[in-house]
Amino acid sequence: MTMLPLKNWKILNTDSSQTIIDVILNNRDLSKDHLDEFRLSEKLYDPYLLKDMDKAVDRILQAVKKEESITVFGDYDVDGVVSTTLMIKLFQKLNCNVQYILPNRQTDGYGLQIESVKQAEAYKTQLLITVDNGITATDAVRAANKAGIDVIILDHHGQEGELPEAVAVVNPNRKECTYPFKGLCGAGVVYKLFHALGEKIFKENDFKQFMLMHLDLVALATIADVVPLREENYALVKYGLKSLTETMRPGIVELKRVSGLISKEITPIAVGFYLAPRINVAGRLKSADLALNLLLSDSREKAFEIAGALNNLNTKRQKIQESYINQALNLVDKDGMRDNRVYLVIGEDWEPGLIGIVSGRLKDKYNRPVIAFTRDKDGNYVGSARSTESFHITEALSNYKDLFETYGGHQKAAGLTISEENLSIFLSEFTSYANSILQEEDLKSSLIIDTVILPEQLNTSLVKIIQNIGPYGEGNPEPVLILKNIRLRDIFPLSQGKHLKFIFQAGGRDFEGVWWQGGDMKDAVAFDHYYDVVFKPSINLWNGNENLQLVIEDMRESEE
Ligand SMILES: [Mn+2]
Repeated sequence: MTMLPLKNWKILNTDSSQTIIDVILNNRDLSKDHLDEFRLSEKLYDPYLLKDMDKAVDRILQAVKKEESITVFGDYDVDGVVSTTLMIKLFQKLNCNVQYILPNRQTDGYGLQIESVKQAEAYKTQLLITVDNGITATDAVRAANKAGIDVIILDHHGQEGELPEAVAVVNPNRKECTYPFKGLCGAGVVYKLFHALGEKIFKENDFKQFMLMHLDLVALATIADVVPLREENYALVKYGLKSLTETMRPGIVELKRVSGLISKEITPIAVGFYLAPRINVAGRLKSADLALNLLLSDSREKAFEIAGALNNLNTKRQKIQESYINQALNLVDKDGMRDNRVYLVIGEDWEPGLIGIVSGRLKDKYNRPVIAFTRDKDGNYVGSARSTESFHITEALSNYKDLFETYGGHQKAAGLTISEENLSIFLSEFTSYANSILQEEDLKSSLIIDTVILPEQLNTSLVKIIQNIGPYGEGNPEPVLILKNIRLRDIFPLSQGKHLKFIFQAGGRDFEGVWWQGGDMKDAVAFDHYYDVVFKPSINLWNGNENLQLVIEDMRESEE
C-alpha cells in the first residue's frame, strides 16, 4: 500500500508576516517590479554587448553585398532546428543564396565535423554559419579556413578549450564575453543577431515587424532547450507565448492541430509536452530536415502533410519508448539491481535516439543516476546518463575516462561511448563507486514548498496574481503551497480511477483538489481525517465558471 507522504518536504518560508505574493517573488529571487507591465524592447540588452557581434554583422553584410554563397549548419533538436530556420528566413528575406546542413544524430554525432565542412565545400560555400553549436569545432573550422570558407559561430554552449579560429564567435558563454545574461539558447543568440543586423538594414517598421514575426519560434526554442526563463528569456517567452498562440506560421498551426492545441492558449507545458517532442522526433527516428521543412513551409498543404508525418512518428516513438522503459524496469528488478544507487541498463537494439528518454524516466522514478546503453553501428556501446541534484554525473564519469572512446556532458546529463571489452569493467566499478558515494538520503526525492497558506487567504484572485508571475518553467518554478489541517470530506475517482478528485473542508469552505495519476492514493487516506495538503494553486474553467482547484502534489495526515 502507498504510504503518505511520498516525498521529503522542505518549506522555504515560515515567516507569516509576509504576503503570499512577496514570499513567492522572494523565493525566486525576483524583485517586486517583476509584476509590472513591460514592453519587450525595454527588457532586451544591446546586442552589441555580445563579443564579436560587430564582426559577425560586418561579415554577413559583406556576404549579402557580394552575393556570396552561404551555408547554415545547425543541430537536430528543437533549438538547433529553430536556429537554422531563423537564419534561412533572414537570408531569404535578403535574397541571398543560402543552403543548410543539419547533422544526422545517428551517423554524424553532435557539432560541426570535417565531413560537414566537405559538404559545405561541395555547395561552393563562402560563408559558413554554425548555430546552436560550433564553440568546440576547432578542427572543423581549421579545415573550413583551409578550404577558403569563412566561419561565423553563433552558439550558447560553454567554452571548453581554445576557441575555433572563426571570423566571429558570438556566444554569451565564451570566456571573454561580458554580456549581462548568460542564459540565452541558440535561437536566442540568433535573435540577438537579428536585432543587431536588422537595425542596420531594415527600415524601422520593417525591422519591428521582422522581429515580432519570429518571436513564436524564439519562445518555442527557449522553452524546449530548458534554459532559465528569467531576464531576457522571461520577456521573450512572455511575449513569445502570445505569438505562439496567435501565430499564422503554417508549420506551427499544423503542428498545433495534430497536437490537439488549436485555439488553445500555448503554455510552456504545451510546448514541452506536445510541440517540442513532435519536432525532436524527426531527428530521433528519421531526419531533422523533416522538422526544418515544417517550420520553413509557407504552404498549408505542405505543412499539413509534414505535421501529420511527424505526429505518426511521434506515436511510433511513444510505443517504442514504452517498450524500452518496460524492458529497463524489468532489468532493474530481475538483475538484482534494485538496491544499487546507480542503475546501468543495456538494451542491445534500442534506438540510440531514445536512450536518453529511458534514462530520464528511470531517474524520475527512482531518483538516482541512471545510464541507458545501446549498441552502435561500430559495435561499441553508447550510453546516455541522467542524474539527480546530488550527483554530478559528468565529474563522476571523468574518473573512468580512460575506459571511454568519448564522453561529455554537465551536472545532470551526459553521454558516452565505450568499447564492448571495457563495458563490463565500467559497469562493476561505476556501480561500486556510486554505491559508496551516494547516501540513503540522497535517494529520497524532495518536494520544495514555497509557504504555508491559510484557507482564508486562498481565492481565485490571488491565484490570478500568482499566474502572472509566470510563465513558469526552468529557473522560475511553479509555486507550491501547503494548507494545513484540512478535513477530507469526499473523494471521487476520475478516468476509471486513474486520477482522484478530493473535497476538503476548511474555514467553513469547501476546497476542490485533484491528484493527477493519484488513483493509488485512495486507500492511503480516510474520510473525516485531517490532512496537510501540498498543491499547486490553479483555476479550473467549467461551464464558463472559474473555480479554484488545488493540483495535489503530496499529502500527509496532520499532527493533532
Ligand atoms: Mn541549444
